[in-house]
Amino acid sequence: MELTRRQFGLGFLGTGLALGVAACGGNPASLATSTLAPTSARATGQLRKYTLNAKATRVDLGGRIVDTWAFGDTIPGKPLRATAGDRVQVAFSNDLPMATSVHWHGLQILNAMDGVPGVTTPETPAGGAFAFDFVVPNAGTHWFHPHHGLQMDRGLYAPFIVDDPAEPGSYDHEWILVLDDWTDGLGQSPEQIMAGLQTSTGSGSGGMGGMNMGGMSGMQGMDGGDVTYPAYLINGRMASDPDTLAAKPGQRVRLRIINASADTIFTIALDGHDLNVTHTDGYAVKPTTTQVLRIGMGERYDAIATLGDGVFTLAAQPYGKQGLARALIRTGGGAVPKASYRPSNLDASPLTFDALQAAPGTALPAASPDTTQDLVLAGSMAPYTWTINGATYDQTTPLTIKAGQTGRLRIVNQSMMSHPIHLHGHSFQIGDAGGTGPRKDTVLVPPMRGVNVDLLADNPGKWMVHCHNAYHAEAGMMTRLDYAT
Ligand SMILES: [Cu+2]
Repeated sequence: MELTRRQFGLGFLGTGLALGVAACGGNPASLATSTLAPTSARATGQLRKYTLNAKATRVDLGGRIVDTWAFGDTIPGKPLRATAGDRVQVAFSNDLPMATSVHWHGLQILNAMDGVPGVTTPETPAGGAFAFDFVVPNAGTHWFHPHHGLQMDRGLYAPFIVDDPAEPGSYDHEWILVLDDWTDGLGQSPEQIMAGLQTSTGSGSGGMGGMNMGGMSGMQGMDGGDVTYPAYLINGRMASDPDTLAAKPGQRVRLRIINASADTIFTIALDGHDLNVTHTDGYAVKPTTTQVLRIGMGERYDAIATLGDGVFTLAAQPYGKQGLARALIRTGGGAVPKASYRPSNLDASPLTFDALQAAPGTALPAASPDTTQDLVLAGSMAPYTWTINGATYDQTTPLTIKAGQTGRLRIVNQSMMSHPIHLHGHSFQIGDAGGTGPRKDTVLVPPMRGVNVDLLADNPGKWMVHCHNAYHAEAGMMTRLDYAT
């Protein structure tokens, strides 16, 4: 585990070929292109070949050994890596006891490769295989996970990092930090949790790996998710045996933070350090300094920290829940803080997308929207139903757009919980296209608030638009954006 964790955490400088994952060069001139294909189909870089295996395995969370499902034998799975413009072929095999799928979260790839069974890509049956083949047009900190029931609340997640050849990257280390809420093998199974939510009368048990009392009181204005988890993890480790990342005092590190949780928003801070946020969901923002940031499920933030001398806790507090996840950053001597140690900057006012502006050159082309559509978020705990525009997914009327149009989504949250709303295959800009808001693909919409986003319809197909709370999505909080011809 030690070697794996070191490989995982340390120093992916340069092209990412040092990952120990199969990758090989290819001749861009030989890659197929089509004049009808969207931006995402044009390869300008290398061909990279990877293998990926979903399987039942046993992992050590840091003193607690659990049986779970994962990509390979680690959680998170090994990162995949490419450079924007590369063609990526992933030979995927499914050794799980049931069908699954792989969705490439944040990659604006061809619709047929998006990994949503019944909409874009066939599911891969137990024992089956699927050959993914796509071009990655957009750089950034991305990841992948199943789009299949509640499988994401097991260990099936891994980073997908896409480097930007135009970005200098002035930092000494790059560390990927994947946050997760964990129940599999410690508490109830995701399916048991869902069954409990669906049969609840609203009183709730509040037990470990069960209903979250905070979620129940969420009806009165709190906002802590629907599920209580026995453990919270950074890079697959509990706080009692954390991932430890090494550097030298004064070095600059780029943190690539991914929230792979099913039901947990995290507040994250590095003890004694500011975080200089540089990207969200892969898009550059005007660098913005904060003591602490809040990250919803499916969101990604990149931040630079300049390290002091000592041993520092990087803490992730599950929002509205009890518990703590942490990693350690060691640059020198000093005692290791206790697992329960809570950096004081966790209590500072957290940065969210509101505080960010698009970096120069990252705004969408300025345009007034050709179409404006509403996305009304609502739901209830008893019965356990979550809806978009008054309908669960099986009853939904998809949003529509035409290729080339600029579309506006008016997201209105009429519930007392935050919902991370994720759009597949595209980004959007918060506020006006061409304006000052950040580009993102997942936005954490606060309770009883509205957020307008504009998108450019440059990748035809049928695309999921959904809440990235796995239990909300499963309970119906999904719709689609379908291209009309
Ligand atoms: Cu939700």
